[in-house]
Parts: sequence; C-alpha cells; structure tokens
Amino acid sequence: MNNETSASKTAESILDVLEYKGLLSWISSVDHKQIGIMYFVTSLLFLLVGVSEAMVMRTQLIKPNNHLLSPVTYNQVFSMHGTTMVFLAVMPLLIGFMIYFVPLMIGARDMAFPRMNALGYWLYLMGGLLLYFSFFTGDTLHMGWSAYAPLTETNYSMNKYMIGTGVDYWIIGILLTGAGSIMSSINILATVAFLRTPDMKLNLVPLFVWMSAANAVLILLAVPALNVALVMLFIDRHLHGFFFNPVAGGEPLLWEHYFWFFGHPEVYILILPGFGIISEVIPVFSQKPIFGYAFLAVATIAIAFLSFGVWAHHMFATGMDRTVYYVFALASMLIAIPTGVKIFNWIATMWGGSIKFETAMMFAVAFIMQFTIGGLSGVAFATVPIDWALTHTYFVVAHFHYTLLGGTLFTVMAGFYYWYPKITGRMLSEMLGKIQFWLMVIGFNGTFFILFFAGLEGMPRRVYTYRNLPYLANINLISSLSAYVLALGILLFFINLVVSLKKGKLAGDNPWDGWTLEWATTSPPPPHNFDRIPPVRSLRPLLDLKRERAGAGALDFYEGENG
Ligand code: HEM
Ligand SMILES: [Cu+2]
Repeated sequence: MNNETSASKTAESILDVLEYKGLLSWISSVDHKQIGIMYFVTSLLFLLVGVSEAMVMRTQLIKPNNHLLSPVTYNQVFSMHGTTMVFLAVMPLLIGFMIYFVPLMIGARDMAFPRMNALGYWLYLMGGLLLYFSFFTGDTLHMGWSAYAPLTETNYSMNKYMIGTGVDYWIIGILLTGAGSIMSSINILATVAFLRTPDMKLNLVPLFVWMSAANAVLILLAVPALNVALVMLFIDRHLHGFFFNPVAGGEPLLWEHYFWFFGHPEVYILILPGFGIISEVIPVFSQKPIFGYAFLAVATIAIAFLSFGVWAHHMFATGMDRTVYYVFALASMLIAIPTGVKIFNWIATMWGGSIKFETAMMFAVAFIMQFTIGGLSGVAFATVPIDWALTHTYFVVAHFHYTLLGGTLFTVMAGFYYWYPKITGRMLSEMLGKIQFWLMVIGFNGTFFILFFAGLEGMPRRVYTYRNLPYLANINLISSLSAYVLALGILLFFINLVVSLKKGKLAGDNPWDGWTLEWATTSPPPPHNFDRIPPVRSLRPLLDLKRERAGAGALDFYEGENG
C-alpha cells in the first residue's frame, strides 16, 4: 500500500495529510482510516439530508389542516426520511466508527481485507445515490421505509403514482448498501478474530470491539433476509411473480415476516456500536474502569441472540395465532433484562468516579436517560393489547426516535467528541459542543416527548395532516418549534466539525488520558498505524504504561478490571 514512510509523523492535523495525498489517493484508497473518513463524510451528508426532510415534515405538521405539502409528497418525504436515516446516515456512521477504530483498538495495521473494505464503501455510496436518483424520475418510494408489499407491487396498484419506478430504485439501492454492509461485517469479524496484537486475549478486547463484532454477526444474519425479500419483490414487479400478491395466491404477510426478521435485528444493529462507544467514553471520563466488563460482553451476546426471536412483535395487529402472540411478547420482554444489565453497569461505572463533564460525557449521560425512556416505551408495546391500541400512532414515532435519535445519534455525537482529535489531530470546540448539547437535549425532548401524548390522543402516523382536535394543535406546534431547536443544535455540530479542522486546539496523542491502544499512536495516526504497540496485560494498557514509567509497576489483571 502507499507510502510506508509516514508523512503524517510530522503532521499536526488531518489537513496536512489531505494536502499530501490528493483526490486520487482517496478514490483509490484501501486504508481503513481513509475509508472510515469517507464513511463519515458521506453519512454525515446523508444525515443532513434526512434532517432537512424531517424539518419539512415538522413544518407541514406545525398547524392542523396545513397544505404546504400534498399528501403524496408528504408520503415520499417520510419514506425517504426513514430510509435515509436508517440505511444511509446512522448505520454507515456506525460502520465508519467500526472501520476506523477497530483496527486501531486491537493494534492492527489495517482491516483483514482492505480491498473489500473499499468495495463496501463504494457499494454504499452507489446505493445511496441510486436511491436519490429516483427523485429525478418524478417517482419515489412513498409507502414508508418498511415498503410493505403488496402496496409496493405495480400490478396491484390503482394509483398512478405506484406504477412508476421509485420502488425499483429503492430495491436496487438498498440491495447495494446491504451488500456493502455484509462485506464490512465479514471484514470486521476476520479482523477481530485474526489481527489482534498477539497478547490481546479475548478477555482483554475493548468493549467497543466486542460490540462491533456482535454487530457484524447481526448484520450477517439479518441483512440477507432483507436482500432475499427485495429480490422477490423485484421478481413480483417485473417477472410476473406472485410471492406477496394475494390476487394470485401470494402471501402479503410473507413480506412482513422477511422484513421484520431483518428489521428488528436492524434496530439493534443501529444501537450496538453505540453501546460500544458509550462503554469506552463513560469509564475514561469517570476515571474508573468499566464496571462488570464480562457482564457487558455477555449481555451484548444475549441481546444479539434474542433479537432474532422477536420480529413478530411488529405484526401484533395482523391477526396471528394467540400462541404466536404469547411467544413473541414474552421474548420481547426478555430483552429488557440484558439491556437493563448494561444500563446498570454504565451507571455503576460512573458511581463514585471523579466525572469530567466534557461534551462527550454529557452526550453519554443524556443517552442513558433517553435510551431508557425509549426502551421502556418499547416494553409497553410488547404488551399485545397496548400495541393494538397504540400501533400506527405517534406513540410509535416517539418511541423509536427515543432509541434511534435520543439513543444512537447521541452516542454518535459522544463518539465524535471523543475520537475527532484522534482522527484529525485537533480538538472539537468544547464551547460549541456544550451549546450544541443543550440545544439538542432541549430540542429533542421537546420534539418527541410530547409526541407520546399525540399518540395517546390517537394521532395516526404517516398521515400528512390532522384535524383541529383538542390538544393536537398545541402538541404539534410545540413539537415543531422544538424540532427547529434540535436542527439548530445539529447544524452547530456541522459547523464545529468544519471550523475545528483548521482552528481546533492541537490534540496530541492522548488528550483525554484514554487507556486503549488507539491513543498510543499519533493523531492522526500514520499510514501504518503504530510504530510500536504497547504490551496488553489488562483492559487499560496505556494506564499500565503510564504507571510503569512512573515506577509504580503494572496493575495485575484483577486490578486492571476492577479497581
Ligand atoms: C432530526 C430530527 C428528526 C425529526 C424532527 C424527525 C421527525 C420525524 C417525524 C415527524 C416522523 C413521522 C412522520 C409520519 O409518520 O408522518 C419521522 C419518521 C421516521 N423517522 Fe425521524 N426525525 C428525526 C430524526 C431521525 C433519525 C436520526 C432517525 C433514525 C436513525 C429517524 C428515523 C425515522 C424513521 C425510521 C421514521 C419512519 C418513517 C416511516 O414511517 O416510514 N428520524 N421522523
Ligand atoms: Cu422490533
């Protein structure tokens, strides 16, 4: 691979590296750090698109009987918002963190298959672009991000908008990104299995790496189910197939089974690496080792395993057999146990620590609270009659934004404030960060907490407007105004990212006094990652090194873990 003579040794920031390398080296790159940065840039741009779509929706909903958008346009906007956020923004953001940091955290030179790594990225980019090309055809997916068949089948449609090619762009776009994420997962698993620095035993692997590996397994088992369903849908649409079309003996529920067999694990795919980020950030900023490392690792495996046995809780309103309800309701509630274990462990880690409230830590703490609300409202849905009452209302919208936005997106923010110095060589502005944090916390909870009540009032989701019923106008006005505050916070984040690239404080190798291997090399790391890899004898190799240098001797493993 290109130049082993590390030009970045003298680099003060990523900008020197960019100047040194030029555009072509990015396009042809197979370096995991460069590819990671390409994931970050692309997915952040898609995040901006998704947020803009959200603002359009909240503006349409700001008052009852509003006609800013036509019903069909509104449908397209929420369908593209959901698809974009899930497949093009949040999932690749997390994959970006995995690809950039897993090799660094295990002391590897690169990923196991660098070329496949690049291919995964390009498939993702092409898939995302293809999806948005559908806008130019005048027809775009408008049946929601779950694209329920047979609504998505041309031959079943009575609406001229359904006959176009929007769904085809969606099918092929999602197939490409799916293929890309499968490649990344194979790569992550091979990297963690075979490229760890020799003395990093399995019980010394950082939690972010553990959770990335679990995530890769989930992607490998879940995404193919979606891909199969997409191919079947394509066959139905173009090759006279009838998999999902009841008119010719097809089975519409089959789509829902395939989709949610992918879709439920997918929501864990969208959170596990976030759990991993939090499990790195909280101990460092509490200045205490993680509490219950083994419990966290085992709880991750338990969540990953259970997540494949609960998909039909998305189908409680379809009239399945009673026994099916019992099984899926019970399995869904079981997931609360390992999730609770994690929340307990993070809080226990903070307990009695001397906490440094830097921006990264603030996002981590807000994450714990918001994700708990998201999780508890999810348990409510596992109770079948509650699901019957609230499904397809704004209660659902509030619930999953508490897990995906108040949960995952907050962990992504924590991740950027924590690791941006390593990636770029410069710190993000803490002052902007704290303003951004408060705008996002206030804006987010203002937008979505009140939507639980819109749901309880019976306001249906996926409908372009609502009648002027008591409370609904007020609830929606508050929600929309808060959404603008939230968007302002997110905008500030982008400003911070760009401004700090040039103006940020120089980071040095280890600005947070971190303990894991990525902090042992320069910021940004040289192309070959490490000149020397420190020995790994505990979960906190850099702390051992520091103590050794101070003449205090290394911690033994037990102390390394607990105290
Ligand atoms: C930036 C702030 C955001 C706002 C204000 C927002 C707002 C909304 C609203 C109002 C809807 C419901 C539309 C309807 O049912 O009529 C919606 C749907 C949705 N949002 Fe968001 N959202 C935001 C961010 C996110 C993020 C970060 C994610 C995911 C990681 C996300 C994922 C989804 C999904 C999957 C849907 C469902 C789309 C569908 O029904 O097919 N949103 N959002
Ligand atoms: Cu689910």
